[in-house]
Amino acid sequence: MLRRGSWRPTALFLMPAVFIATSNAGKLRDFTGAAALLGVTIQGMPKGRLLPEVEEDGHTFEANARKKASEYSMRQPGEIVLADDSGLVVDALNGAPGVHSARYAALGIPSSTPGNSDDGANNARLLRELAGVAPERKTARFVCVLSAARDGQVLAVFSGKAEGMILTAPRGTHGFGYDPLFFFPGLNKTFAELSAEEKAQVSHRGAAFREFLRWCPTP
Ligand code: ITT
Repeated sequence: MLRRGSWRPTALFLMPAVFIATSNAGKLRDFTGAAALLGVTIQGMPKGRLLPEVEEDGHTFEANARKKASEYSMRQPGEIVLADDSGLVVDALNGAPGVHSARYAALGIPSSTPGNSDDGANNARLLRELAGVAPERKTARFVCVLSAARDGQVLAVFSGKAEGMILTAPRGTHGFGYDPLFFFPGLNKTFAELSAEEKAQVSHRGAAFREFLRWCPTP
């Protein structure tokens, strides 16, 4: 059974201002939910979704998370800025979509427009790629690598993951991205069927954020 606050850090502390740099509204909601669950406050970057794009050309989640945190922290001098690079890793697809999760639908299509693909198109491609794969082979995990930076310097990197299975049809209306296809056996629900509090407790992003809080320096 899930208990409210069961991951609360043992030493509850005064936290410095922490800014979340993402243009993904779903991620920001997840971080806000995780922070609320733990009784701390975070804020989005002042320009929010208008953040300039950072080219995510790293081959790993960590490389991209470091790059985003470092570059975005230059826009908020003296403050701790967090950025995550995250995605879905599917075993039967040799780890795809992985670092390409945000634009999976366009991957390998030369005429595609730059930028992230629509969630529906990404999910449709995932279902196509997995057509014919036996249900028990559709194991997958969400991975989140979270980087903290200040004034262009990466201070620390944290990570979290959540293990599940990919379904053959979407279920649930909450969340974003691949949540409706990601079945989490621990709660017998897809991530799109979880409340914000449940997702904060069991998700890759919630886990990485708790790691950050354990590390976070006092002001
Ligand atoms: P920022 O770089 O601005 O933070 P982004 O959406 O481009 O936003 P990523 O490059 O890290 O971020 O891509 C992450 C993608 O992985 C995201 O667009 C979803 O498709 C998927 N994803 C990550 N976490 C997820 C979650 O909790 N639920 C569903 N899908 C998720």
